[in-house]
Amino acid sequence: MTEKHFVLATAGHVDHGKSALVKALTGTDPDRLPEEKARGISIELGFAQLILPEPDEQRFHVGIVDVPGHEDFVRNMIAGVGSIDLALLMVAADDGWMPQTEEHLQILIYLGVKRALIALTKSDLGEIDNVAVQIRRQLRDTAFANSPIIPTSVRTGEGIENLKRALASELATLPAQRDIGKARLFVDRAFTLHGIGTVVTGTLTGGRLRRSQNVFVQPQDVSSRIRSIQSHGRDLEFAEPGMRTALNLPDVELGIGQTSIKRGDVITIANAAAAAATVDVLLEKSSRLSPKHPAARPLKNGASVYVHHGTRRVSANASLLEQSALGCGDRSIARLRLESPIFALLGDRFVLRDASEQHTIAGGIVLDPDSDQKNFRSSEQIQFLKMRACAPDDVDLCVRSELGRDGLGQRETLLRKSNFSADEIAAALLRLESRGAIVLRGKIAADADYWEHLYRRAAQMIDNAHEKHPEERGLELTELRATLRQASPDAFETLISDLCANGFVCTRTAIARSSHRARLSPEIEPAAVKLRAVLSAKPFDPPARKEVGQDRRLAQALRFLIEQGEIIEVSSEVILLREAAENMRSAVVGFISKHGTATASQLRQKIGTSRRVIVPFLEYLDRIGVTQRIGDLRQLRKTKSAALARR
Ligand SMILES: Nc1nc2c(ncn2[C@@H]2O[C@H](COP(=O)(O)OP(=O)(O)O)[C@@H](O)[C@H]2O)c(=O)[nH]1
Ligand SMILES: [Mg+2]
Repeated sequence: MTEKHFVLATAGHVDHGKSALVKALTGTDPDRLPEEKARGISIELGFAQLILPEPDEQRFHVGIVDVPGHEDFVRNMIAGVGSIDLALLMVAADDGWMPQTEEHLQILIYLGVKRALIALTKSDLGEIDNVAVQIRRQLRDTAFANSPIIPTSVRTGEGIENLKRALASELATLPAQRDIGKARLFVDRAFTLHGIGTVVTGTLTGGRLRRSQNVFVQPQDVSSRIRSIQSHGRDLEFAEPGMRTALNLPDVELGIGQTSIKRGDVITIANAAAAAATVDVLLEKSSRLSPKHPAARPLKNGASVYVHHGTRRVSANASLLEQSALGCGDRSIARLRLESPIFALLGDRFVLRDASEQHTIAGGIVLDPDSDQKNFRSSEQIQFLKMRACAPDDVDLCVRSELGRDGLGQRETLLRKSNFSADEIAAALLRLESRGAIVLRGKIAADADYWEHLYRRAAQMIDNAHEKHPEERGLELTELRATLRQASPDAFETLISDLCANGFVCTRTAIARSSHRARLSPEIEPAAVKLRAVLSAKPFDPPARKEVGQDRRLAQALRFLIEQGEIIEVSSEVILLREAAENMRSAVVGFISKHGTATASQLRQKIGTSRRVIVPFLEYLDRIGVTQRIGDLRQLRKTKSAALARR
């Protein structure tokens, strides 16, 4: 027996028999509050469970969220339908299509609910056929155009079994909720139980939660740990997407403080990134609104609105990108500046209501869940948003738009705040790479054009350096890094290794074309000639380094000749031509081989140099492992390898 979990929510005008039908289906009265009992209407969300056995070894666990129909409580209704699989829209036979039937339908459409059943309730009271025709007409051109309409009556019992069968066959064709490894529980109730502590409930979407798992309460970013999980009173080890879920979070307090929890918060898994107070979106205003309806008034650029996302309601300011107002049937890219942050993902749906909370005025989809730092009207952001607005559920397009805007990004975290799984994103990256649209190197993913541009720029800089300073080994890496500031350290390293795989070589601190051979430029050549002449006049006793001259060209020439090995830097004071140094070394080795040891003074006389030169020269030989000092004497270093070491 396989078990599948789905969540269904009711929808429809007040008094159309929603709560009564939920009770008839499940035996549970969803109206719990004394005030609900007294007034005879639903105010809060109600919950019940329906288990539907199917002949072919399947069992459906259906969590039912019963929503209030009254216009004063639409905000509670929206909190109930955020993550559902299926809607049960009810229209009473004696009343027909009413204002909240329409408003609820629009909310379901804005939130992207794709499947619904229609219960034509109170069938004992009215003209079923006429109302059915009216319902069909209203649903024309919606996703629910062909949804079954089932007459029901809780008085006569008509249609209740029919409805269960219709539900089961609808659910049998419904895919299980997606597990994208990004579990979110939008909290619709938070309360304390004596001896147990804080409990929150909601409809789980996007992934599983496990007992003992560490989670975060967003947007506060408070960490907590799940002590226990229940679904409809049953203790569970795991909760699956599509389950009504209760979590015991004993270490979080109930309330509205900075570190406490309430309806509207979201429970996320660790590492799920942070909430944001600015999101860029695609807004849409329903073409269903009749022109005379107050909700049909165009949404003006800069308007104050309420954003309903998940179970949260937050006031916000809506800036439209290119329009002064959004009329019925219009769409526009917009930026929502929220009074407090929300934890939204790319592709999330939401609803807008007016500032006085009387009308549902628009809906939308999140295109950029983290817009805080980005300039809404920059050409990069506009292009990015326009690209995404075409198909926000196309993972390839979402990757391309991101890399198109940012140039490059970390493969690991790319589109982390999206409704795509890590596998879907990884597959998109490979697809785009095989098409040549992007390049993947190690941890980096980059837009192909951008990478090419970066590469060319680096190569150009290196070539310029060779041209300007042919005497140098190459371009200092620090200089290259400073110019390519926009590249992250990872990206910079990747770029260097790309260069080195394509005809460049890298030393510890510099990079050059492999074909580059350092040579003196014509301006510096005369300084080198002078240096050679000065040093070779008295090769074993040349003038001190500072007496050779101090100008910039001499210094450049000297550095070049030292790098090339033509001049030996014996000490900061003494420089010798290589040939002179080699001759002196042979003389020292020869003399000591013959006598066993030698003093500096003996060697000075033997070579015909000065004390100023011989002392640092012997220290130099000690340093490179030719000789070894014992008191005032020098002897040859014993180890063969060291003695043989050149320089
Ligand atoms: N005759 C008749 N009355 C019904 C039926 N279903 C509900 N009612 C009545 O309609 C009223 C509103 O029902 P309720 O379930 O609270 O409506 P809700 O506001 O949509 O949840 C109550 O007085 C119910 O007894 C039905 O099938 N037939
Ligand atoms: Mg009700």
